[in-house]
Amino acid sequence: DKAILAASAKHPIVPLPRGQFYNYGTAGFRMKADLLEGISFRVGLLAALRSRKLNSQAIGVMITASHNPAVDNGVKIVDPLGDMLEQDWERYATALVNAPSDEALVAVYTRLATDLKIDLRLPAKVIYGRDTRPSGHTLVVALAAGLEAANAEPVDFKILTTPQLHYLVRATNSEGTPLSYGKVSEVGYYEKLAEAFVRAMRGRRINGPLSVDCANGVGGPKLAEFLKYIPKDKVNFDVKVVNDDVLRPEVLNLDCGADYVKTKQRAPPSPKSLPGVRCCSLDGDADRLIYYWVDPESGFVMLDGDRISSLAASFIGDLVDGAGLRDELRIGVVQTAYANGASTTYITRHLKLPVICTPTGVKHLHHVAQGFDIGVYFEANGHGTVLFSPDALSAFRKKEPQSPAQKDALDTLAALGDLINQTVGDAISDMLMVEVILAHKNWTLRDWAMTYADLPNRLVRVEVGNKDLFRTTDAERRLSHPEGAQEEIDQAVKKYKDARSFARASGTENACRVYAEAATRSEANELAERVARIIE
Ligand code: NG1
Ligand code: ZN
Repeated sequence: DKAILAASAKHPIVPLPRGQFYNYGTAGFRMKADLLEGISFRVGLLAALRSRKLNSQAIGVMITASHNPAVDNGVKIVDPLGDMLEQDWERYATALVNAPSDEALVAVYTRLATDLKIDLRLPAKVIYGRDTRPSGHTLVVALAAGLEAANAEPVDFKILTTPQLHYLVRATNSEGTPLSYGKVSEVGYYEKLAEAFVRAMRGRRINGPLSVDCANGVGGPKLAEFLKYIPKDKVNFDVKVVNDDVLRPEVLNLDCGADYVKTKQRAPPSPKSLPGVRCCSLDGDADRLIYYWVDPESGFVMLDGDRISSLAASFIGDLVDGAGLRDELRIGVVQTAYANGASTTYITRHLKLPVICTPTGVKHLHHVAQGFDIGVYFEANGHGTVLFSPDALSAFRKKEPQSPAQKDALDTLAALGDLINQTVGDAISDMLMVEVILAHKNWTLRDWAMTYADLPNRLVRVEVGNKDLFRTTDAERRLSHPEGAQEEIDQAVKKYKDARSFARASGTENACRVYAEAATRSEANELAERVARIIE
């Protein structure tokens, strides 16, 4: 195809050293931005194929590198309902992107169309957005060139948070149907969230101001915009937006943001967190959320994804009981091996809810959460959401309340169904959910932190010769290869009380990660170091 051949020549792929390939990983293609132009062009071709394969439904493409440094960027495909690209198609993405020449690219493209029985005459529609990284502009131009070469309709939503793009994909494909997800615009997103927030609050009061660190990313301007939609006379939401400088690209994710807070286990140095003030941090594309405060006595206290998950599961579980729906709706929690063991114990023993462990990466958690009527899933790093099945959503609306308390529970559940982003983890939506729950319970962050005590834990990154030698089973909790390594880890774990440890190859970095938890901080550290020595 001549159009593709000519356009591809203008957006070439950067050849990698022999034997190395670009890979569509957990977060799509993510690397130094200057390697991504050709990749973005080719992702345009793939998104057009995917749209045609799915009866011309809109496909999304998001350009972001989330919590990674400003010089990085990434390209990621979103499926019609706003969830991640179907796993089978990751291979096709990888095949297109690694085609060694323009001619080879056309050959792979044509072969994919034939093999997948795609009618190239059908219309195709692709909607896209990007975060605030300056490199995003070039990548959008390349993406648009790919769409033009593939004769697909492009819809450019300009600068967005990742969850906003997911929202827009689902809204586009459900427009005018009974399952309409909301208006197809950024304003539609704000209106939907603000309306549901006010409805979920219904006069309850928020316990003091909230300082929101936006990682100097796209979340800053978008949160500020959203706040304009909250009627001041209905909800007293006193938000101070900090680290919202998007004009100096180099400060993006620098010493701030959800990833900094979670991995460093401390508050961003700037602006200084005032003792006792409620704080939270978003990441660079506003899909992760971590809460914390600096206690005048005990210092920094963090409430991470596991805490948000157990808070949501506990509150929603109580509402479902209150609404008289416990026998009808199955509630479950989905975690990864990185979830703190204390959270798992709290959810299973205290909340009496089932917990399923999946491999790392939200696509796995999302998929398993869909198996429940109410599926709560969060990674420890603060990325997650709560999914409601169509049965659950209709039960909230249709069940006849037998008492005012039951009506109240049903109304709150229905409001949460609209407030919580159903497509993907969304820091702004999750933050509103947390505020609703704390307001309903009349809890401070300290009350929330008191529900259980985290086990001390340590996460270390270990450089290894070849990370591909490390293969796992049992949702990444055990190593099957290299042979013998797991036995050694088991021996090390046995030496400590309440201990757990595992090692796995990172899906996003060229390294292995070792996680360890134990009864005391020093034991957790010691165990992590022992296991690190086993695998390096
Ligand atoms: P890897 O690099 O595979 O450990 C990291 C995070 C995941 C997930 C992905 C995608 C940890 C331990 N791992 O994966 O939770 O968020 O990045 O962003 O935090
Ligand atoms: Zn992110």
